[in-house]
Amino acid sequence: MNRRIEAVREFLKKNDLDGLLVTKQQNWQYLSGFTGTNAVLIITTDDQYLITDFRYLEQAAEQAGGFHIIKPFALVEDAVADQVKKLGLNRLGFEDDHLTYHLYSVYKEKLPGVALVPLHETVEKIRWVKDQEEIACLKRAAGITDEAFDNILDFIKPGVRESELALEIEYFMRRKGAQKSAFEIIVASGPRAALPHGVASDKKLVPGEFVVIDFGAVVDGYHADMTRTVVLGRADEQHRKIYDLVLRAQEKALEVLKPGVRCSAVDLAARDLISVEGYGANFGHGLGHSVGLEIHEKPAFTPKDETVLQPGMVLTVEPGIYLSGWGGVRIEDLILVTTDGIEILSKSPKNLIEL
Ligand SMILES: [Mn+2]
Repeated sequence: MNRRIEAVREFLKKNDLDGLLVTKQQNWQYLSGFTGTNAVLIITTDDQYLITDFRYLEQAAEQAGGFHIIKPFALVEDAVADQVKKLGLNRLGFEDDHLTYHLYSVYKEKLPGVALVPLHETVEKIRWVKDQEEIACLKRAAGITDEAFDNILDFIKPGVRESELALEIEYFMRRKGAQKSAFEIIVASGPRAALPHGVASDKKLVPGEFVVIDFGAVVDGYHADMTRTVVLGRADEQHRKIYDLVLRAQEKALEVLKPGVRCSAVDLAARDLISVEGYGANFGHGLGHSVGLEIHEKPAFTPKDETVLQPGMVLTVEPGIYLSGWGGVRIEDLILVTTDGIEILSKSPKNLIEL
């Protein structure tokens, strides 16, 4: 049986549970391979079931090898409850931040005598360390993202709207085989570059401005995430000063980053450097986050995350400095923690590009 489901079973045994009800989309995709929009998994200590609706029966049978596919007579929740009864499960874990209160109440009523045990981020934690198959998807996503950056440089010209650049990036990535854009593309120029999440607007580019571009491709459900900041026209002294500081902070974090190190220590490495130069207050977000089937996963590079890094984790490293009214710089790479260090999955150049 597959390693991912084995990890769930180990958890069930350790916690004296008879089964796990999986209702979060990324988690059921991770465990079963099923990519439809409606499913519930029941993972027991020795078998696994996928309940979906009529629309997806054929797809589920194709994608979810090793699962019994259960066709509901009417409602999915009725079929789930029937199956739980049939299997005689007494202690059933559920995903406490994904099962709605309504559905919880429905199950509570339909399954008298069954202990419904709230579990927090159980499958998510198994997903922290990516396997080879996942890493291959992430590398393909990062590769398309790099190609899209190289392509967009020719389009960055005075008078072009941020939204046009975002559209070209998305069109290019999808032509190259991306399923979709990982999130609403950020193209933030001039004073808008001071907005850490300035999604592309109809603002036109003006010479002498920074342009922050933050985007990523999705391949087989896996997200890439990269940011580059370029200057339209000639960089002045202030542009260079801020850009160099952000780049040095990013490089500092990459130096520190390896298995066995705490997430907070990586954040601190970059944050200290920026603070010493007097811009600590202008770097108001975490240094990075894990990425996978979701764009923002845990663990994360924040001052408070004490998670110890392990080989197979994939995270972003993205320091930024934002000066209200003037602009900002962020430089972000996607990295893989390896057995002895890191592999940087983003390959786009990081020198200050003037266009
Ligand atoms: Mn990011």
